[in-house]
Amino acid sequence: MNRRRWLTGALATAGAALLSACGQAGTRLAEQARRMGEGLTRRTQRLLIPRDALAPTYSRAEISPDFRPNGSVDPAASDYRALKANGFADYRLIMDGLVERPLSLSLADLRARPARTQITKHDCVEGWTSIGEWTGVRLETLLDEAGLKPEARYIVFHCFDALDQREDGERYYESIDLVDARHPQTILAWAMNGDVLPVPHGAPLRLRVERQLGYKHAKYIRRIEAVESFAHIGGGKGGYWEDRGYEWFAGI
Ligand SMILES: Nc1nc2c(c(=O)[nH]1)N[C@H]1C(S)=C(S)[C@@H](COP(=O)(O)O)O[C@H]1N2
Ligand SMILES: [Mo]
Repeated sequence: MNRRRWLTGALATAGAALLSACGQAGTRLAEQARRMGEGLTRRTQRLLIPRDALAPTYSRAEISPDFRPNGSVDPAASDYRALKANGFADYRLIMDGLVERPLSLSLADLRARPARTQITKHDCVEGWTSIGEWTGVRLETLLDEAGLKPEARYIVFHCFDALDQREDGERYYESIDLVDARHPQTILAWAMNGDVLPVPHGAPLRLRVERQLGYKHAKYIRRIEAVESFAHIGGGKGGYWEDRGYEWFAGI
């Protein structure tokens, strides 16, 4: 029998058993699976690694000197340009939808909350990766402040940019489930590599959802909405690229 297939099957079986029996052992197994997973397919890794496991982190020395900006790099929408012209002093992040207490937060408000810094590898579906350091507030912190209603199942990110740069163009959006939303490494980043988040990388606020591919990491966030279903938003598939054929679940 093909050795790798045997190993994969054995690991998956052992993993499932350990996970149900003991969370700690499951996490250790996940680390081993990740190391062995180098040559395995993405789909296999998804099966082996628990959803709440941490993404690998890196040292300062490993930060990419030229982290590639991708997709929108300077939104043309007039509301965005007005905010940018004023150094985002008038920016407010809106959090609403299925929450008990809708929020409207300035950048100063966001920076005043407990911050988390992480150095991670960004993985774009187009086949490139870059390592960067991100600082921001955990999404879970804001979800708890706003108080999710029990019906809430997904978190939707509404962005300022339209990829065609038209004023009436379809704006970028994304969505994640509550497992990713509450993951410790899921942050709303306002800084990159120790500096203010640059415009090409999503200023003033962008998502880092480290267990997912690049297109899930919404940049230029203007509004975060808790929903029961995203069927009524955009093309109904949960994201700008999902509406154009990409998979909604882009776990890595
Ligand atoms: N609002 C918005 N978010 C976005 C995009 C975009 O075009 N608009 N592109 C996505 C894609 S495909 C990738 S790979 C990353 C790129 O992030 P970066 O510019 O910091 O490298 O942003 C993602 N988030
Ligand atoms: Mo991407």
